[in-house]
Amino acid sequence: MHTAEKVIISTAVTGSVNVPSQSDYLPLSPEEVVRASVEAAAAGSAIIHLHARHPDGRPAFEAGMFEQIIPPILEQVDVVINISTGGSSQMTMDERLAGATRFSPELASLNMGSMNFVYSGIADKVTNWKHDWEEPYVRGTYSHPFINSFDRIEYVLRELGEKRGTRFEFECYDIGHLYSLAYFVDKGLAEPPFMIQGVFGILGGIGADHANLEHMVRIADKLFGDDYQFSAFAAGRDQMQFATHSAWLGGHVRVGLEDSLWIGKGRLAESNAQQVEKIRGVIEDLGRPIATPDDARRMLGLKGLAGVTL
Ligand code: KMH
Ligand code: ZN
Repeated sequence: MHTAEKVIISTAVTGSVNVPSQSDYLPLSPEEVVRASVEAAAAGSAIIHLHARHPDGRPAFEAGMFEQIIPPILEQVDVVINISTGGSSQMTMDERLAGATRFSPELASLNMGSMNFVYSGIADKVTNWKHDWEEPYVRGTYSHPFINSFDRIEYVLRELGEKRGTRFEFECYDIGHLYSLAYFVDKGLAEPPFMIQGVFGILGGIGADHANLEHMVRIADKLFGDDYQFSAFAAGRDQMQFATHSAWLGGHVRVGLEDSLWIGKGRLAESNAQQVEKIRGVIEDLGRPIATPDDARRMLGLKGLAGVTL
């Protein structure tokens, strides 16, 4: 892997995995997601990976929800908006694409394989549920796989990539997902530079062992040569170590409360910006510069804000 000229910090501010009962600091309403995103950008995050939620924290997909989030963020800060097409594993594909088809963002996530994606273990740790929807929601992941079949991946590449000029955060939860990406590259459906986001530590995907990260980079080198930009994160307590490992290897990083609610052992993060500040300090200590949104646009070949439908 070549060393990227600057380190792109992505922040996944809320996601759809963690639930309100786990932390009072998880942003939920559109206003809270906007504030969290603006603060993360001000702290040095070039990319905001976005999901939407209803005010009680239920994952939301409606374009109208993203309309309450994206324009207010961009009125306050310059940042690359990356809309999730993973949504939640309980949404239909049309629901998962509603926000991205409405906005034609610069970036969208694209999950590179069907898999078990289990976080029912959250239920064993929560004693006081804030809302009735939460417990069945997390327990349901023990029996509902996360479907990202090849026809769905191709559909997203055509609908968002070919038709709207959106580029992708290719979320790879296993080494096999790199080969799936290589298949779509061979088909001419994905153009370099590819942003490969290695995801570690999801139950059902590759584990948070550092040897797995090194191996993922080795195989990405073999398949894509210099045509990719690597980023990585681990879910939960290994978040900062994996971000640090990626930056140390020359790659980019992702943090945020979507992936980890923590800032240290037994200490809840009080904001997304707190995690951005922490990893920013690590990256600067490693002697690597932080990418601005325009740096990220250049390194990832993005179309720019003018191409987003606001
Ligand atoms: N929460 C991550 C482990 C997506 O939004 O497309 C998965 C994710 C999927 O970010
Ligand atoms: Zn996500």
